[in-house]
Amino acid sequence: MKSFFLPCIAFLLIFSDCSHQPRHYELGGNPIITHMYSADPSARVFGDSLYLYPSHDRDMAQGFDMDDYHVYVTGDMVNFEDRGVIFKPFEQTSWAKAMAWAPDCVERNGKYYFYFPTDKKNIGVAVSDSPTGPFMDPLGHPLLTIDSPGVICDRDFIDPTILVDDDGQAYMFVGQNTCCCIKLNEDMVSYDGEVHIIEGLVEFFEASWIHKYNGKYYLSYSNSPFTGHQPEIVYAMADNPLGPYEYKGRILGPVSSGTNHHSIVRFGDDWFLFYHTGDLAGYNWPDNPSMRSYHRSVCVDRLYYNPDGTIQPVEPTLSQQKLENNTAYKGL
Ligand code: FUB
Repeated sequence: MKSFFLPCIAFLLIFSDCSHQPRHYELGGNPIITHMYSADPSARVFGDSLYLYPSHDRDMAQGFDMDDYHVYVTGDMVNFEDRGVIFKPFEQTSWAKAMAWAPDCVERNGKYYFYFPTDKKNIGVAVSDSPTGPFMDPLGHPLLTIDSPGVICDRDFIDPTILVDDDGQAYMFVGQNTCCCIKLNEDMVSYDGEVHIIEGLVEFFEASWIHKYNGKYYLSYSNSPFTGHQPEIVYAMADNPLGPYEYKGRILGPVSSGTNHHSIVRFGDDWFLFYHTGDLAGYNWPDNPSMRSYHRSVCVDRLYYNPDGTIQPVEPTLSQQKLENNTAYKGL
């Protein structure tokens, strides 16, 4: 009996080892979205595809006056298909009025939860059966606001990022100048009532992003433009989602849009940094540098870890061909 099973088990072990086909992706050049302006990219992998949830810089933008969200889908990291508008907070909620900024989207139990900030003070959640929508507001009110008990925020209450941890507990990190965190309930549209303040984030400003790698928690964010330098993407690491976090340093230097906002995701066997720049606007309006602030474009480059788990700084890349072939708005 034993002599029959042991070789079988050995065969299965060898076979399952060999069956892992490494999946690596060639990149198609930056920016990756060139038919319109897009910023604040939250990248998520659901199944075999990567979904990109950016905010949408309007053609006629005079400020950060975004009003809808598109989703982009890719299976190859070269072609990012625009699946159109998935949510319009000012039409699809009764309470959101302005400034639909950086969102995030996660899956739980077959449903997709889209978290979005509006009005510089509200964090809403919309739900769908599909990562490409349609999404709807199940609550009729924001999930969390700048006035919720326990929230500390002396500026804009924006930029939610979600982690569903391996034990099933979900967390939402959010805020500007101070990073707040709530533990979401299993329904993903309510929380346990407590607001935790995350410590150890040097010069924390905005654009928080949480991810996990080899059992460690990485909280990356844009540091503050009010400390004498342009914003960089930096990060801190912890053994627990709520910290304490240890500051580790820079991932991405200042970019041409002024604001710096990113996400970090594994797709196939590789890790990627999504971010935005104003380089496409700089190409389209060479004589008007101010256009770069409100007409941003999403980019992606590879991200590498050191053997000790720290992250190597990313050198942004730019494709002249992508710039030349862009069909984004050039008027005004
Ligand atoms: O896009 C509007 C705001 O600019 C975002 O919420 C910030 O992170 C910054 O990118």
